[in-house]
Amino acid sequence: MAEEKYKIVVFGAFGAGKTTLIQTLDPQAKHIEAECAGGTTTIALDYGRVQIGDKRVYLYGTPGQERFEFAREIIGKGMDGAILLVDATSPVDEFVEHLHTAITGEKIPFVVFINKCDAVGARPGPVQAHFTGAGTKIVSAKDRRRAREELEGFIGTLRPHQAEKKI
Ligand SMILES: Nc1nc2c(ncn2[C@@H]2O[C@H](COP(=O)(O)OP(=O)(O)O)[C@@H](O)[C@H]2O)c(=O)[nH]1
Ligand SMILES: [Mg+2]
Repeated sequence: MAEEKYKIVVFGAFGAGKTTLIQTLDPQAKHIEAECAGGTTTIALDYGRVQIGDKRVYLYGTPGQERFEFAREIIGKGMDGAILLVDATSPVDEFVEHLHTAITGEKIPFVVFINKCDAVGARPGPVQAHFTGAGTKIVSAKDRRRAREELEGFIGTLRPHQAEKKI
């Protein structure tokens, strides 16, 4: 049987735990950073791969800052599913709401991972209540077993990647 491929993009605010999550799921994940605007700001990309049976999952983490809308659009192209990673130690803010609206507009399957649930002061309840209607999963990006379990669950709901036309 041919191997199925999945492109999954992890969205989330700066500090939500995107790099940690992808690194936990794939210890060989790549983290790329580039300085922009004369070193005043940094743009970052995470890339990892996870094998689930005969399913190959490609994980991309996008820059969290508002000003990198274009980067999110490019990285998000052709994704088969999205993970919205939300920090349970701080209230859902306008930026996370903006990401949620943008993902919903793409009409692709997505799941909300409520992160940092291991941390003192984590309050997953209000985040869960905020995202009623979407699937929410309680995770810790530092807990490999839980993170992988939830990723597997999400992948199981998706259709594999369809080859796109070449330019
Ligand atoms: N306690 C706890 N800390 C976390 C978790 N995930 C990320 N962090 C911490 O949160 C900070 C930001 O994480 P990072 O992965 O760099 O966030 P990013 O900006 O979304 O890539 C780091 O200090 C991480 O160690 C988690 O699940 N639990
Ligand atoms: Mg990061």
